[in-house]
Amino acid sequence: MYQIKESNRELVTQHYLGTTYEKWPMYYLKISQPTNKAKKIIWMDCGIHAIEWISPAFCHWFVKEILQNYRTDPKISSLLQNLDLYILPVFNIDGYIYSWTTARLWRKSRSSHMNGTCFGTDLNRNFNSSWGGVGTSHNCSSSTFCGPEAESEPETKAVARLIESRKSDILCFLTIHSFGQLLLSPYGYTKEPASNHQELVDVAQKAATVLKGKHGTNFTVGPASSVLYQNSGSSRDWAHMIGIPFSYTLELRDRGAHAFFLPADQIQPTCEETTMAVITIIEYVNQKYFPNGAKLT
Ligand code: 0X9
Ligand code: ZN
Repeated sequence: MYQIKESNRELVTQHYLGTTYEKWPMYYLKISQPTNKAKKIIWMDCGIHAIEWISPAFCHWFVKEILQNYRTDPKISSLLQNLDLYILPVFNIDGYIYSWTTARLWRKSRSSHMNGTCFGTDLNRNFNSSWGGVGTSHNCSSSTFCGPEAESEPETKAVARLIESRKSDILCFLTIHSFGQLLLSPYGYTKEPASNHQELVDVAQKAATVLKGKHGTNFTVGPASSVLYQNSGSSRDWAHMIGIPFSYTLELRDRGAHAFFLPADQIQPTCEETTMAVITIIEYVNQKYFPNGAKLT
């Protein structure tokens, strides 16, 4: 992240979010074209689940794509007229390191519970969206342990405070997972439709169609609770509940043949197709809030 911002000083800044349980500093990258006009924000995080290695790789790829192409690609440059991109490449740093060094299949954070008898909270069960309800476990040895209370984990708190402090400017919240090839809208904790359900699904369907055009990959679109399973405490649900209109979970390749062990020769195509889906969503948001390319004053 340091190298990226050092070699792109005109566009990229690095911002401190907080520290993890194991005291690693959390930073996000802000991609922002300097202007005096007020802009809106697109949030994207990767790596909330340690085991899903394609996810941090995608955030990295996406940043590189934007930085390589914004000068020459009119699509990207017009997005950056109105929107700042906030990108957190690794949400769950402690768990990610642990999955590289110690246990490849680790999913959760690394916080200690029950006097050090079990470890880790599922950070995507730890948000304050019907926390502790359906699809979560209160047993700290479970892989979906929701933590002792909502936002008990420093990583969750760090992200939630930043999102809350900027929520009136954030138009879109994207969180990148694997696997399953799904584009999921709110809600997961209930089968009640989101207020803007139809628009959310229509935009996701558009993104899935563009994605498929790249390498032929099929994505399934719909509310998380009906497409996947019900679960409470997710970041996507929380972001929508506090008023962020466009909130999605992307589950990248594949559909289970290799699961979390996505072969190396699929990394780049996965990143390429996902970039197209993400840009399609952001473009829709841009056109909706900035019709005719108009800037907010
Ligand atoms: O269970 C999760 O947190 C996500 N799936 S994963 O395999 N990447 O762990 C699903 C999040 C989708 N949201 C809901 N079903 N609410
Ligand atoms: Zn996940």
